[in-house]
Amino acid sequence: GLGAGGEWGRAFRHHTPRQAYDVVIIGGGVHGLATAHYLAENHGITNIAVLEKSYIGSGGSGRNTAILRSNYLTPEGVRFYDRSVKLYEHLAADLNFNVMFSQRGHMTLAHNDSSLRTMHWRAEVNKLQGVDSSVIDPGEIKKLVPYMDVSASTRYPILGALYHPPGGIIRHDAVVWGYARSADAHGVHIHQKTEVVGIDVTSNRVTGVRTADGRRISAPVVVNCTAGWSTLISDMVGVDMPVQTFPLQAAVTEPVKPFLDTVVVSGTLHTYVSQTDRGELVFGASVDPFASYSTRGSLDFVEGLAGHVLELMPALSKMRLLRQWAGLCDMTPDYSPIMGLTPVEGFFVDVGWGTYGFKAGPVSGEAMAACIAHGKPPEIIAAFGLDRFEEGRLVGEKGAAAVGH
Ligand code: PYC
Repeated sequence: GLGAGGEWGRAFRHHTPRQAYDVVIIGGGVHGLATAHYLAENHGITNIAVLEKSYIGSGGSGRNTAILRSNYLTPEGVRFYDRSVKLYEHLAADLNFNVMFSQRGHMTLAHNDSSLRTMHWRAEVNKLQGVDSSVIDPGEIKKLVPYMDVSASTRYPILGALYHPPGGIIRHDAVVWGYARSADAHGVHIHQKTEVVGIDVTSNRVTGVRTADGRRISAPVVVNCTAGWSTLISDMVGVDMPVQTFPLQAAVTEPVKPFLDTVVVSGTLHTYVSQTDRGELVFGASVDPFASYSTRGSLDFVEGLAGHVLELMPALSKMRLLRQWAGLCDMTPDYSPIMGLTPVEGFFVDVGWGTYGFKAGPVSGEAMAACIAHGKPPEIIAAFGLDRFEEGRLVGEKGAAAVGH
């Protein structure tokens, strides 16, 4: 907060890296910082380094569209993301930092019979897990979003929607800063501009990491909390990940008066839109159709996006786009994450976050911290282990993960 002289204090301190830590976390996004926070807060483990090759929140945590929800398809997915929404609900108080969570409701449109059937399915699974979701008709959609064209004369008429009142949006940077500030206050060292270039393993046990500036840092526990580079980091210890990396693009308009209270998603039209507290519309789409590490926007994306958004809300035709960007998404075969232990002792993973990682930050941090502290995955992430791919226990979330997969 503001100091006596009106200057802003540092949210976290700079440290010279120690030669040894109890836990080294690779990746200074919401997952890595939340893991550090909960290790300290819930388990009293504070001799931790978070190593970030750029600046904190520079990856997926700063490039997402800040949507929170728990209206998934599988019971495992619904329980997991619901715990995250619950943690987000009191995160501002827990971190003493305003994260601006606005539970304004989340709506996923159905434009054909098969997606309407999936929405009914999701609503029933959600209700059984105690999560508020139901299918609403075009009249109810129009009441919630007056600008939406729910007429029968559109190319893909809207037949109904899955409506999920607890969903909403949050200030994603604030979540990163809040966790960083709290982790720092517990004594965690956050090292920005510190790239890991190697992980040392002796007799199938992790012993430490090497950094691009020539340091060797010893640690019995190393946690891979990266996105985009998750396979490269896991390759350093010889653990293969069934992950392919694709860019996901997003864009934001100039600010206008508030008119859109709900988050709107259309899988058929490959788009989602919400309005921030500043009045900007934030749009996203499905992942680019080819694997790449590019975080630049493309004209093809904005062209497709504009066409699809105008099919939903023709009145937006005069709005101007301000910026566009991309984030990197590590897609797994079943559209669920990979979390927990690996065949290399002391090497833990929290990866494979596809297009849905930001919303899972708090629950992932909480669960990974418990996993590290007790040496075994807690029940809430038991289904997401790497061994599920060998054992054929996939957690198929394709129908609810995001749009257009
Ligand atoms: O999973 O809600 C989601 C989402 C929104 C944008 C990308 N993924």
